[in-house]
Amino acid sequence: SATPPPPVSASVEDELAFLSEAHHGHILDERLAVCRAALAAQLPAPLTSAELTWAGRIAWRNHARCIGRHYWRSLNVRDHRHLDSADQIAASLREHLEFAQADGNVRSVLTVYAPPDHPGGPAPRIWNHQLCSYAGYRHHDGTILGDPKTIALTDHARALGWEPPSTPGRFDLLPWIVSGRDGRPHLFPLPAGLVREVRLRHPQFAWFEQLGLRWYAVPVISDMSLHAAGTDYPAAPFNGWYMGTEIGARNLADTDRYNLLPVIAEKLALDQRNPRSLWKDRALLELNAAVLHSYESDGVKLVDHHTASAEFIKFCEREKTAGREVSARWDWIVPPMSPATTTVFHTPMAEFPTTPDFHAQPSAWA
Ligand code: HEM
Ligand code: NRG
Repeated sequence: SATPPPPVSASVEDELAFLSEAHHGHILDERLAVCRAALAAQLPAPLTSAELTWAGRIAWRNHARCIGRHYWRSLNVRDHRHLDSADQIAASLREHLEFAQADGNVRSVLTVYAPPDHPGGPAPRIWNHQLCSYAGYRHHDGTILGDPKTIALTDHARALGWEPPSTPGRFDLLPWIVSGRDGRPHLFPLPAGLVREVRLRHPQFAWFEQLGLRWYAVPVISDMSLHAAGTDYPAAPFNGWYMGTEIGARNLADTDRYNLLPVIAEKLALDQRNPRSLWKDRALLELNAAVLHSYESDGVKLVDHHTASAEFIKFCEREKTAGREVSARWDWIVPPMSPATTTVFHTPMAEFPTTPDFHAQPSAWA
């Protein structure tokens, strides 16, 4: 991921403009007055649950890096601002994941926890980047087992008392680290069977299954903050469903992640000494075919990059009809595989600050 854009500094009126989609007439005027007064007193805007739902959906609609925004109206928003303790929040996260996984028919969900009472004050935080993730272990000889992306979090979990399986593997699910309003981190091992996973196999190559590869069903991003109505919500985990290339062209393929292209090219008997054999491209293609085939066979919702591109273009057209500009980052929207075969590649895009929106924030242990 690239460095986040600088924080948005918008006027109070810009921050509250989204309320005009939630209310009209004198009710809108009343709600604007109440929220303006709260912000003037450095208090979080006292949004109702219905207003928070609008904020969440519009934050998704606004987010420049997301190709999946066609479905922004269908986001399920859970208002859990009343929860205080890490225990309560962990129980709520389990419900989030179960509701989102929905037996494979993945539902888009956002759960919003309490903002700080005053800017910079303590508030709930989820230390994990995602609710489902695999441990990364760095050995003394410098080699890495598992997902190199989670080495720091894996170390924090161990420092808090988490014990890896007796024989550590490449796909060991990490526990959650959650802090409540008191700011202290607590460890929550995952109940067995909570996280749905997909074992990867290939529609033609029987050997593929023997590689023992898998991935989890649903990406629940849990370390970004929701910014809405002039307030930051540092714990606001959200999910949609996967686009196949996120798994097949990045997580399992990047040299600084699972780095599996040489393994697959070997099985395909491709010449890895010669870049012109296109061994990387061929291995990438078969790995991605396996991801799409396996999720589909198991009935787990996931979108291919061609369909996602077409849906994003439809989203842009609808936004234009609604009289809104679409903020978008070309380098994030364009898929990492066969990019120029998708329409988004040929579409000019521009990013500009928006609110509400989701933002990267310093890691919980920084
Ligand atoms: C980023 C697809 C739902 C917010 C992305 C990326 C993809 C994607 C492919 C780029 C990820 C990367 O390159 O690492 C989808 C699909 C969805 C979906 C297929 C299916 C419904 C959602 C929802 C939200 C959301 C429900 C929030 C409510 C974001 C944000 C990012 C993002 C904030 C940037 C993440 C980052 O900076 O690491 N999405 N998305 N997306 N999406 Fe979506
Ligand atoms: N690339 C990351 C996930 C980033 C967000 N992608 C989504 N979001 N599909 C990965 O785990 O591969 N979403 O909310 O659905």
